[in-house]
Amino acid sequence: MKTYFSPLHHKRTVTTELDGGILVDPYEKPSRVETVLARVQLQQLGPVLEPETFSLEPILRVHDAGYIDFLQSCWQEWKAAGKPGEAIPAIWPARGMRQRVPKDIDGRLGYYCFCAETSVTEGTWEAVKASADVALSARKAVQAGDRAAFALCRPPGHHASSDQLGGYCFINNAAVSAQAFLDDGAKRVAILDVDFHHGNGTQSIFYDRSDVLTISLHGNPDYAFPHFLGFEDETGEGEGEGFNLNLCYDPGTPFSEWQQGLEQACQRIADYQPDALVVALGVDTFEDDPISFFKLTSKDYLTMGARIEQLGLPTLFTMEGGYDVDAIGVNAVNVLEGFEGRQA
Ligand code: SP5
Ligand code: ZN
Repeated sequence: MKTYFSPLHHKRTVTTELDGGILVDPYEKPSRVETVLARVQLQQLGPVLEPETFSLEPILRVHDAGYIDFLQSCWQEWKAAGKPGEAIPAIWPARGMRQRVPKDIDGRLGYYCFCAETSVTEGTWEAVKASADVALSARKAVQAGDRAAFALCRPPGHHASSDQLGGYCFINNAAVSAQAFLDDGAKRVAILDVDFHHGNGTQSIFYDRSDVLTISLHGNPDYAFPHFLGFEDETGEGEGEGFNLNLCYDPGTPFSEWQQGLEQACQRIADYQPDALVVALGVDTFEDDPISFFKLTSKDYLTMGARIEQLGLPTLFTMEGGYDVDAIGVNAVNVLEGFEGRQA
């Protein structure tokens, strides 16, 4: 299968992440996708292609225009205000407060962001836009008839909602791609999110819609980021009732247990009969991931890919999380190789 990749991801050169009360070297670092790219090439998965540059139109189909303006100007506003470091919010429109966009950069940053670990920096927008272009280019290859394509996105996307960044995510690449499938004629699209974390942004974007089925397998939010969404009683609302499925697992969950959730997810997807599938492919479910608590092993990713292939659907994979940089290449590409028939 084709892999789409942009060297512009290097434009996101973030140096701070708020973790444990100090600023640490960010987990979401450039070497992550370089490692995956090297593995794609070593295993000869297929051609590696640069994305085409899309307009903002497909992005604005799922994201708020004020938010996208903000992403483009945030760093300049932050510098113009004389701030010494990277842009990190320190106030949010919390319970009981007004949900309106203030004028000052501190207020705007809090309005358009849901957590404090994801610093905004010079070059972030360029990398974010290139990441969306990677997803849209791979999506287009699938639309044009490729059985599957791999969007090697950085930064990731599944935590980004219509108008909030967070969890290392800015534009929701999976959601933008799903909407693009619909806009190109698909009647129904399924999004299967196998990242360790709940795909809160994706869920929220499609929560009241039945034309996109959203399914996420993830760490129980009682114990795992993003903590305030992703519980199993969230099943959709209005038109979307019954079109969101959350499967939560506790610390220490091995593949044998996680796999039962994958089976349930795949059966739901088969019943839904979508025209295309988007897999939000995070491999932070790995046993040695530094910020997660599942116990998947490298060979389990081959099995995962093989099961996803059995759905028989045109499939777009978008790269999401995975922070054990030494293993992320093998694990992510194992899903793709499993999809292509390599045995576990
Ligand atoms: C795309 C994606 O996987 N985003 C994940 C964002 C999670 N960020 C917050 C994680 C906080 C966990 N802190 C664990 C500290 C371990 N030393
Ligand atoms: Zn994750």
